[in-house]
Amino acid sequence: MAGRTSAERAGNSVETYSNFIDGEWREPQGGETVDVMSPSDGQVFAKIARGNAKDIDQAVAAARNAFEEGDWGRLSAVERGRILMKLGELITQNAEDLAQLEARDTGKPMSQARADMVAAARYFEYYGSAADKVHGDTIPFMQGYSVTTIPEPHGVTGHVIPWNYPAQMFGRTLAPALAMGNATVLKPAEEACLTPLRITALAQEAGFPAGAINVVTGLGEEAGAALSGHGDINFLAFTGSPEVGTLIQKAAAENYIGCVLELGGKSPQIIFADADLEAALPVVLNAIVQNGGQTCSAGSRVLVEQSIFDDVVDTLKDRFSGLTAGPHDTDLNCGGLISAGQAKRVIGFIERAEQAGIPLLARGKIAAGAPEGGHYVAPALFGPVPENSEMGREEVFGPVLSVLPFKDEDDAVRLANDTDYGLVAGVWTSDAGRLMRVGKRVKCGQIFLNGYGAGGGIELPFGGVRKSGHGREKGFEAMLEFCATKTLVHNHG
Ligand code: TAP
Repeated sequence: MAGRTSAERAGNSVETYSNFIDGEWREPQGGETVDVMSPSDGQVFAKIARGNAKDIDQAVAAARNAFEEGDWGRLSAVERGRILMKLGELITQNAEDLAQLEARDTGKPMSQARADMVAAARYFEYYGSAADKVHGDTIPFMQGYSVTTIPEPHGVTGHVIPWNYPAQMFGRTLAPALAMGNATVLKPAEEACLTPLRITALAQEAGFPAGAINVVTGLGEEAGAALSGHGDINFLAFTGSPEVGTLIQKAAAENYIGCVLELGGKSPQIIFADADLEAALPVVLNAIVQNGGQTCSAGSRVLVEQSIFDDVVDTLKDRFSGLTAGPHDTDLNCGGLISAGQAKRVIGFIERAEQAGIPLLARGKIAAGAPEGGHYVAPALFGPVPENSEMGREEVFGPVLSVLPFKDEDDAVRLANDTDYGLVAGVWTSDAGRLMRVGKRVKCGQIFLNGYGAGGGIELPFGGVRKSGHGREKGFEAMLEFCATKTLVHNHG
C-alpha cells in the first residue's frame, strides 16, 4: 500500500510510513522516524517519518509549483470538484480498512471510527460539489465603471491538525482549501496520523496532481513550527490547544497572513426544569462519552436548573456507573486515551478535583482484561462543581463531566458564558421563547436548541469565539476562509 515504504520485522510487523511530497512518497531528510503506539495496548505498531524544516521546504516548494505552474493550478473549479468527489467515493469504498486503522491508531471504539469515515468521505463530497459555487459579484459604482469581484484562492495553505479525529480533520481542513484551488501542506499530529497518510494515497488514485496535497509528519515543534513559520505560506489553518494556537497566530502575524484557529472549549448544556429529560439525558451523556471526551466540542459542563438538579444527577450517576472503557475492537463506551501523557493529564484533573473536595458522584469502569499498557481512564462524574474551580472552567479533554446547578434563566446564561471558551452550547427546554432568548445570549459559535451535536454536521459552520479561536470551518463558510476577494474596477467611460 502506498504510504508505507518498508515493513520491518521486530517480533511484530512494524510498518514505516514516509512523507508525501510533490506526488511521491519520500523518506525524511533527517533519516529519523517516530514510533506510533496503539492507545489500546501501548504497543508500537508503526513508525512515521520525523519530518524537519528541510522536508517542509520541499513540501511548500512543491505546493507553490502546483499552484503557480503545475497541473493543479490549471484545473477549473468543476474539474477540481470532480477529483474531490472521487476521493470521497474512494474513502467510502475503503471505509472499513480505514476505520480499523483509525481505531488502532487512536484507540477509539470501532463504531466511532466507522462513523468518522462516513464524515471524512462527506467532507470531500460536500466541498467537491461546492467547488464551482463560489463566485463574485457585480457592484453598482460610478457612471462609466463596471466593478466585478473574484474570490481567489490564497495560494499555498498550511494545515496543522490534532490527533483526536485524524481522518475527519484531514477532510475538514483540506477539502475546502482544495475545493477553492489552494495547494496544501499538512502536518498531522505525531500521535495519530496514519489515516491521513492512507487517504493521501487514495487522493493520488482520485487524480490529485502532484503538489496539490503534501503531507509531512513528525513533531509539532519541528515540522509544525517550520510549516507555520514558513515565509512562502499564504494562509494557516490550525486545530488544537490554545497554547499552540497562540504560536500559530504569532507565526501568521510575522508573515502578514491570515489564519483560522479552532482551540477547543468547555461547552455547556443547559437543562431547564421543563425540559424533556428522556430526550436530553442520553444526548448529554453521549456528548461527553463520545471519543472518550477527546472532542473539542464535547459537552463537558451540564448546567441544571436547581429544582431538578437532584433528579438529573441521580439519572446521570446511574448511567455513568454503567460506562466502560476498553480496547477499540471491543467497541465499548470509550477506548484508551490517545497517550500515556494524556491519560495522566486527565487523571490529574480528577485527582485535583477530589482533593479540592468536589463530590465525585460516579465512576465508570475499565473493562476486565483490558491490556495493562493501554491508556484507559474510567469515566468520572463530578457535581455540584464550583463555577470558579479548575474542573468548572478548564478543558479536561477526557471522559469527565461537570454538573453545576443554576437558579433561573439569567443565572444559566451567566454560568454558560463564565469560562474563557465559547465553542458550542446546548439548551434544553419546552419553552420556545426561552430557547431563542438563551440561544442568542450564550457566547459561542454554534448552539443546539433541544439537541446537541459534538463535532457533528459537516454542513454547519463551526468555530469559536474568545479562547476557542476564530474563523469558521465546515459548512459553506469554510470555502470563504480559503479565498480572498479581488475587486476589478473597470473604467470604460
Ligand atoms: P497541540 O499540542 O495543540 O497539538 C495540535 C497540533 O499542533 C499537532 O499536530 C501538534 O504536533 C502541533 N504542534 C505542536 N506544537 C507545535 C508548534 N510549536 N508549532 C506548530 N505545530 C505544533 O495539542 P496536544 O498537545 O496534542 O494536546 C494538548 C491539549 O490540547 C489537549 O489536552 C486538549 O486539551 C487540547 N486539544 C484540543 C484539540 C481540539 S480539537 N481543540 C485537539 C487536541 C488537543 P504534534 O502532535 O506532533 O506535537
